[in-house]
Amino acid sequence: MQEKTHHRICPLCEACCGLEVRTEGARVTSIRGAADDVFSQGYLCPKGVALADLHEDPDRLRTPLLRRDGELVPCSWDEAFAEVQRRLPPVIARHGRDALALAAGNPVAHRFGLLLYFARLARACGSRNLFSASTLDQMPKQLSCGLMFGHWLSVPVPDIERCDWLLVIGANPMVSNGSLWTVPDFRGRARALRARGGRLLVVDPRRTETARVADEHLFIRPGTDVHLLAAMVHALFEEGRVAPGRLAAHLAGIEPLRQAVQAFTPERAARRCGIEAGEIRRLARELAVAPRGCVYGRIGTCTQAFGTLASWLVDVLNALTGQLDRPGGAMFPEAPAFAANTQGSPGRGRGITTARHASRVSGAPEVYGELPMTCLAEEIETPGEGQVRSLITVASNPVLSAPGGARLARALGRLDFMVSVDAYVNETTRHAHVVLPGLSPLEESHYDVAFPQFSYRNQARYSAPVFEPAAGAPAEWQTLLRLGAIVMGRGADADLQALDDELLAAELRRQFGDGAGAVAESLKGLRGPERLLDLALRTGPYGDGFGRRPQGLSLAVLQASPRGIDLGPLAPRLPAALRTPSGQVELAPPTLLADLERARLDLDATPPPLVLIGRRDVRSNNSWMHNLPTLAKGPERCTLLVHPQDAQRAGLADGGRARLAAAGSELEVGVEISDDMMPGVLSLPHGWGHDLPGSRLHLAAQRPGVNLNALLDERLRDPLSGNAVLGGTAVSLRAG
Ligand SMILES: Nc1nc2c(c(=O)[nH]1)N[C@H]1C(S)=C(S)[C@@H](COP(=O)(O)OP(=O)(O)OC[C@H]3O[C@@H](n4cnc5c(=O)[nH]c(N)nc54)[C@H](O)[C@@H]3O)O[C@H]1N2
Ligand SMILES: Nc1nc2c(c(=O)[nH]1)N[C@H]1C(S)=C(S)[C@@H](COP(=O)(O)OP(=O)(O)OC[C@H]3O[C@@H](n4cnc5c(=O)[nH]c(N)nc54)[C@H](O)[C@@H]3O)O[C@H]1N2
Ligand code: SF4
Ligand SMILES: [Mo]
Repeated sequence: MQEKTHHRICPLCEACCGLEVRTEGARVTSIRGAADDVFSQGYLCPKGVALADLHEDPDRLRTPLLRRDGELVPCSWDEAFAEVQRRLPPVIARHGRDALALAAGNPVAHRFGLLLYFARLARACGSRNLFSASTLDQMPKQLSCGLMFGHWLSVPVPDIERCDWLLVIGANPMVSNGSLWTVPDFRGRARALRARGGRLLVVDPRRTETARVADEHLFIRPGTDVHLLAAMVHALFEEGRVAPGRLAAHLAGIEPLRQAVQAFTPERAARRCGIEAGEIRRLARELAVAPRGCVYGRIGTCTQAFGTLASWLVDVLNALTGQLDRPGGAMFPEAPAFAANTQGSPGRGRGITTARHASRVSGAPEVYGELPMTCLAEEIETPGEGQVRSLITVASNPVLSAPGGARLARALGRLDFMVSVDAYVNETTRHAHVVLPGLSPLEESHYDVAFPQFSYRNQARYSAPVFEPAAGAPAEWQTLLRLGAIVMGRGADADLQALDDELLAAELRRQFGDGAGAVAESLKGLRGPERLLDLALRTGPYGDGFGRRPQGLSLAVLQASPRGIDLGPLAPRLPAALRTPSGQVELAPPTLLADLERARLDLDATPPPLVLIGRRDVRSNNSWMHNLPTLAKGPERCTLLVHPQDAQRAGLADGGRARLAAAGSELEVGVEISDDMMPGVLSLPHGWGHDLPGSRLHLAAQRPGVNLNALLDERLRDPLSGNAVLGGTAVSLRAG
């Protein structure tokens, strides 16, 4: 049989590597990094190779499942949608729109059709009870950037190819491959930075894989980044090093900011965060004098009680030192499609609004249209008007990925009706009444809707499916559209093409008014996500403008360039990229200054003696890749890292067992003694605990690991963003 070579973007993590997939007939013969990909130049990680395992995994669902006599059994697509039609609309009719909740998980951001059509499904549902992985992850950064720059996705990223001083706080891109920063081959780019004389510094409670390739690593006490960062800002003012340069005309709030950080002297912050005052001052000074410097913070700085404040202060530091929007500093990518900060009038906008409503039970504010994932269980449990009685999950496994999973699992068991659009029967979807699987990623086309907004270079890449899907299997965008049709009262056998045309026509009318008809005509022949992509590209900043710029981008141009199109290094975009009402970078948004008072009160708090943080592993991805043979092999990954002093105190031996307790739960786990840990800090990865009955993950169940999130208190959130607190949890430890 003839071997074929396909160029394919990996849809598994934010690095978005270009892969070369070789096939023979229906079989994958090899997966390598595509050396000629304009963006990733041959890089890949073991998960990219495991796409072949995912394609072939016998546990990956190929047909819908329907609950009959308590058990999920295979059924036809027609039967599955008929069941949804029979059971979902009555719940809404009887109890209102908010009685149907939606939960979107991490892969939604990585699947072309899912991301574009989840938005349509959510609009069709019109429920306030919208939950996603964002509130287990990056909502604090989105909120702080929204307040400062005017849009939730205007997140500056390090311009690593030109940077010569990079401070990484609470991120481990050597393992995670970058987040809110699309940077395939971080290792190679970090090595190049150092080779040209630059310095890489890491602040983390663990000496991570990234710390090991850095020039310097500083331990920080978990959850105290706000103090370090506020003290660095304090030091800049104190030493007269506030020098925003070209940006000065575009910054609002410098004076209120100076006053707000006055209490955060490096000396006070040092006692709280564990980094000496002299070091805090030195970090601030080095950032200020670096010709091309940048601070980058990620999940460690978000998933904590002061997540929004810490995320904000990272960008404040870049702005005050003139490193924001400067080559080699923190820059705004210009995405070729779907980016709000390339649409509308440049330089000014409506800004963002939060708290348009609040969660019913805890009163947590709405942020970016969502409520905190950690509120889902109580919204199902608590009777009254607006109680959640039915749920649609899309690529979401909160029973493992969110704190309070055991409680949530019990709550899911009480729902009137639950539908899961998912690839597996896992810890969450085992509770569904209907499970609707998607295609293998190799059977779907791909374009990264979100990640060009966070890319280290501007780029555009599209890949076609590698394999034809099985006959009759809908793509996930079609499944979401059909669910939308049911919720909108169009019925399970609505004409999807007509519905899709109608939704598009309404959007075109909003965008183009009288010109809508002509635009629709130009998009003829395309459908679904491809049609939306063509529209977004052609009207985007590099687009052909439907003929006005004949050299510009369109889907056809991308299809003719499978290795991608490089759109050049990041270029300064301020003030044009701003969408704040003032047209300025808001350095001192009042809500953040008010919240800083909460941090000030925490300055002299006494830290608990022993706290727990999370960890990622290259051969794992959150909760769902433990069933793939090439990733599952090798040493046990769900282990507890313990500093030698803490091990000695608790009487633990390397390779022995420990019992870890918090929040009324106790876990038994294997121990690795490691002086990579800060004393008093333990590390355990998340996404494990595959021993729950009813899941169908046969390989994962052989080495289930334990669920870190069982030890976390789901009531702990960053009050501004609603993000869960996932680190710094006080725990007790004893030999197992
Ligand atoms: N303690 C702790 N908890 C954490 C974190 C942490 O650092 N510490 N990290 C958090 C973060 S950053 C995130 S993003 C969340 C992630 O948590 P979730 O959003 O729950 O995502 P995953 O755990 O990755 O699970 C992905 C789900 O999508 C399904 N899936 C996979 N591929 C497809 C597909 O193509 N289509 C469909 N429909 N389904 C698919 C899988 O079967 C699984 O059910 O976890 C969070 N949880
Ligand atoms: N291999 C692999 N890659 C992944 C994932 C995966 O599960 N596995 N998940 C993907 C997802 S969904 C995301 S969001 C990204 C996340 O990408 P990253 O943000 O790079 O995630 P982590 O590797 O968890 O790095 C977080 C670091 O913060 C540190 N930390 C914990 N608490 C604190 C604190 O209070 N302060 C400071 N300063 N540091 C702290 C941890 O020790 C850890 O080294 O990774 C993505 N990539
Ligand atoms: S780093 Fe690995 S998982 Fe992430 S996109 Fe690249 S190959 Fe895929
Ligand atoms: Mo994430």
